[in-house]
Amino acid sequence: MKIDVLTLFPAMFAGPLDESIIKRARESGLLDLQIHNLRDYAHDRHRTVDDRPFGGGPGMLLKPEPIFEAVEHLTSGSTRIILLSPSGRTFTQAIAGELAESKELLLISGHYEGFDERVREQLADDELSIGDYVLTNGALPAMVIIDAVTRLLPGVLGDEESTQEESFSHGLLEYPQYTRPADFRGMKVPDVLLSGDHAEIARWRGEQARLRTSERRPDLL
Ligand code: JCQ
Repeated sequence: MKIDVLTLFPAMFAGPLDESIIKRARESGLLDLQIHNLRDYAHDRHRTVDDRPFGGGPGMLLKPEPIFEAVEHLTSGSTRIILLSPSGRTFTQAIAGELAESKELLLISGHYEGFDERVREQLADDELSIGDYVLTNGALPAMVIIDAVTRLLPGVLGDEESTQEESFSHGLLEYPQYTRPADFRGMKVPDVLLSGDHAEIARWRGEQARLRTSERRPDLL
């Protein structure tokens, strides 16, 4: 899969996507990720990317021209173009699954200022939020989406990781888990997990997952 990112803060992307599973996916060619500086598509003396809103009001907006030019330069007919902002529909695991089936994504990172509406109307296929809070820009949301999508690409997770993915995709929160020692500073692992009774362990885990979900995330039930 090819993912291009358009951002005013390309340096934010160095680090998080150069580690662990995403690093491996990039090195093996399963993910071709390219970060592009929006400012490189502004051609005036000051490489201006923003301007004041018509009608007045606070803040600045991202100008349409650099974004349109970047999109024309970076996309083919099959690229899915996605804006990142708090006004988008909320990103979910189901959306990650859909995006993972795309050939090519272009993620356009918004700024606290906002997009000129013509970018939404004419360029974007979708607008996504990663949750109901406000960040300074869309770089972290872009990285969150890249991470969630990349791990779903065929071949990215190892066998062990894929098996775990399946066992936790039952729509409930995880049950409590423990490893050695069985007694850590007087805090004991539940007896049932040491019992060797696998049917009883499965029953306990299911019950704990349902209890924890109803306590913390009743919306999932
Ligand atoms: C994304 N949840 C929060 C902030 C405006 C118009 O674009 C904007 C983009 C941002 C950065 O993204 C977020 C965000 N999901 O704050 C304001």
